Order: sequence, then structure tokens, then C-alpha cells
Amino acid sequence: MNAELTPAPSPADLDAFWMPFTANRQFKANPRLLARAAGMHYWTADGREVLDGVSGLWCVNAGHGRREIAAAVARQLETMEYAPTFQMGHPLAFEVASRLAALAPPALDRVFFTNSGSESVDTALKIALAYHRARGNGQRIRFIGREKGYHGVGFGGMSVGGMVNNRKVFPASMLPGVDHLPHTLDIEHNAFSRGLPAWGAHLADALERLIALHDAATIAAVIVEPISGSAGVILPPVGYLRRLREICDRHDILLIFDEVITGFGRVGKAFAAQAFDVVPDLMTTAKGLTNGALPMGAVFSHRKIYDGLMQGPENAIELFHGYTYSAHPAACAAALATLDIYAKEGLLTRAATLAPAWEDAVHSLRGAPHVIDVRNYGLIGAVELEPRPGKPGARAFEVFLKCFERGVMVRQTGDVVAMSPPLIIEPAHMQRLIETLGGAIRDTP
Ligand code: PXG
Repeated sequence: MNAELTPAPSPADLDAFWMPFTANRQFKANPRLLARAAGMHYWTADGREVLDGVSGLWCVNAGHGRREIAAAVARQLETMEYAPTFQMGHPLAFEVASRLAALAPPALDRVFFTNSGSESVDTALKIALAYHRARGNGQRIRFIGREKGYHGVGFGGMSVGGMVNNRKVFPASMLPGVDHLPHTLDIEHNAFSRGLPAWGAHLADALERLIALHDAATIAAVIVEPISGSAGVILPPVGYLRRLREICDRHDILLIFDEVITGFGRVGKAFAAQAFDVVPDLMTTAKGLTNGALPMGAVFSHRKIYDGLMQGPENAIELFHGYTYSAHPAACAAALATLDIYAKEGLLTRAATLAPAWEDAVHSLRGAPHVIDVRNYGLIGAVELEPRPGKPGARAFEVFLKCFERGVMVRQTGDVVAMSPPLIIEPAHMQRLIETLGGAIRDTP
């Protein structure tokens, strides 16, 4: 791709856009503007090529600029830009749901559409409450999340989440009755584990203690990310998720997997539930569902939950919940085109094929200055740096900036540099990504 093709919008004024999860003043003093994308790359507004090491924000799994998706969306917008799904329907909505149901773990074949990961999480929490109530268990109102968990920014997701900065400003606005499991990051025991760490399955037993404390009969659901992304790539120890499943089963508590980042091929199967062979009752997704081309999320529900709510007179609305844009036609068109690409190019399992080479590449950074841990699974990788005394996050942010200046986009959270490249990545991209990151780490005091 050549730089002359690059549009170079130069916004006259950066003030009005209040940027999400961004140091606005720092950014606006020295903006990083992306103007175009194709394949594995972005191009900046001034025409520089940047290798995308994070699939945008963990969503562009099939790589950038997929014409099939653009064409399908354009066609749909010309045919019918919008149709309601409240007491009405349109064919694509049903088609996408059926296609997703066919990809999902057994019996997770009822699909509720949202527009984001945050909406998927809040939807799943509400479905869990409604299900218990419909079964005469209206006293099951508590949720158990996990420290360092990220479940988006709605009041529900924030409450079950465990990232302190996302919570501390809103202490009076948390859902009541939420408790948290301990997180599973333990560098002392597990530093430089390749793939899932061997130590720590017993951390799941903390759930038994929370259940004893609160009484199982008051708990609706446990929600965890199979692999935490936002908190800096935290992996489940071998056997941990299975143990959570067993404990939930014993106490009739629903298990929700938040697969917003692990869904759609990131870990070598369509979903982490399949990669880890642990089936939740509800699964929240978004991001890779449309390859990031349009906002869309989906909650996969076990058939027993859907059936449990199909009660009362036939003319009664069974769940008072939904969004104007649930199953938006253009998003449905994007999802179908995306699923076609995933199927045709084998992308939902490609991460499993690439994982050994990826693991070697990421772990080659062991021994670089300040590197205290390297973590990987599927096409996810992370390098944790020792924090500068009194300045948490500063070192990794500098590494992130250096990488960007050198033409590679990674993601920084705290002192962790995370990577989740498009699933179309080739060995040469991997090498460039890791070499650039290694160079940036070595050049950062
Ligand atoms: N759940 C999980 C597990 C997520 O990772 C959300 C919910 C919320 O999705 P929406 O679509 O409402 O943003 C997410 C979002 C990062 C990063 O760099 C991760 C996310 C968002 C932004 C950055 O780790 N995940």
C-alpha cells in the first residue's frame, strides 16, 4: 500500500471529542491518528504504516479492509437500513442467530442481540435474575465476579468487574450483593508459564467460601472472563474453570463466561468454552462478531434458560429487555459476512495452528530488561514489566509509544504490554511485532 493513497484528514480542533479511556490532555497534545487500514496494517493520517498487534481493540480478527463485509453492509443499507425487532422481525436476524447457535457449545443455542460487550454483560446478568425468578427463586439476586475482571462499563458490568480504577469513583452506584473471587495472577508461582499456568486451580475453591458466606440460595450467577484481557492477560490455571463449573452445578448457580475478547477464534476454537472444554450457562460476546466493522454483541443462552422463561400466557412478553438496535440489519449483514470469512479461511481454528510459533516468539522476550513475566494462549500474548518505583504504568506506556513510533501498535494496561493480532497474521508479521517490541523494551530505561 502506498502513502499517496492515504487520506490525511487534519481535524482543525481536537477539543470537542471527549475520548474514552484516554488521557485526553496528553493525547491531544501529541495525537496518534489512524486514517486507513488494510490487512495487518493501519496507516496514520500522515501516511506511516503501522502493524496492528491488537486487532484494533481485540475485534478485527479477520484483518482490516475486508471488502466482503463492506459490500454486505452497503447492500443491506440500500435494501433496508433499519427494521425493528420488537414485536417484528427481519430475516437476517434469525439467520445470524441460527449461524451463531451452530457455532456455539452444545445447548447454548438461544441468542439475544446487543450492540456492545457492555450491553451483552448487563443483558446476561438480567437474564440470570429473570431465569431464577421464573423458577420461583426470586431470592437469588447476588452475583459473584472476580478481582481484576473487566465486564464493560454499564452499572452491572462495573459492579461485577474488579478493575479498581473503573470502580472507585462510583462507590455508591454498585449493584448490591456483589462479591468477588480472587484473581488468578500469581507471578511468584507462575512466571513465564507457557500457555495455562499449572499452579492455582485451587483458587476456584474460594467460590465455596463465598457461597458459604452468602448462602447459595441468594446467588444468581458467577461471571468470569475465561482469559482476562483488559487487566493485562490473566490466564486460568489448568483445571480452574472446570472447578468453577462443578461448584456452580452443585449449588444451582449459573456460570457466565464473558467471551467478548476470547470469542470468535482468539484462542483457537470459536469460543474459549470449547478450547477449555467447560460449558457455561450464558456466554457474552461482541467485538469479533462483526470483525469490528459495526457495533454488535450477542448473548448466548443455554436452552434451559430460554425455555425456563417461556412461561405465562402466549401473548405475554417474556423478558422486558432489549435495544432499539438489537439485531440491526446492517450489523447482521456484517456478522454474516464475517462468519463466512471465518469459515472460508479457517480463521476460528487458525490461532491453534499458530499458537506454538506465537508462544516461542512471545517468550523470546524473556530476559529483556525489566521483563518479569511473559504470558500467552492462542493468539494472545503479554509481557509484564517491573513498574518504575512510584510510577505504575509509566514504563509500559513508554514502550507502547516507542512501538507506535516504530510502526507497531500494541496495547498497554498498567505495566503490561498486551498483544492480540489479527488471526490472519503470518510469521513475518509475528517477527516484526516481537522484534519491535523487544527493541522498544530494551531502549526503555
Ligand atoms: N467484557 C470483556 C471481557 C471485555 O474485554 C467488554 C466486556 C466491554 O465491551 P464493550 O464493547 O462495551 O467495550 C470488554 C471490552 C483492552 C480492551 O485493551 C478491552 C476491551 C475494551 C477496550 C480495551 O484490553 N474489552
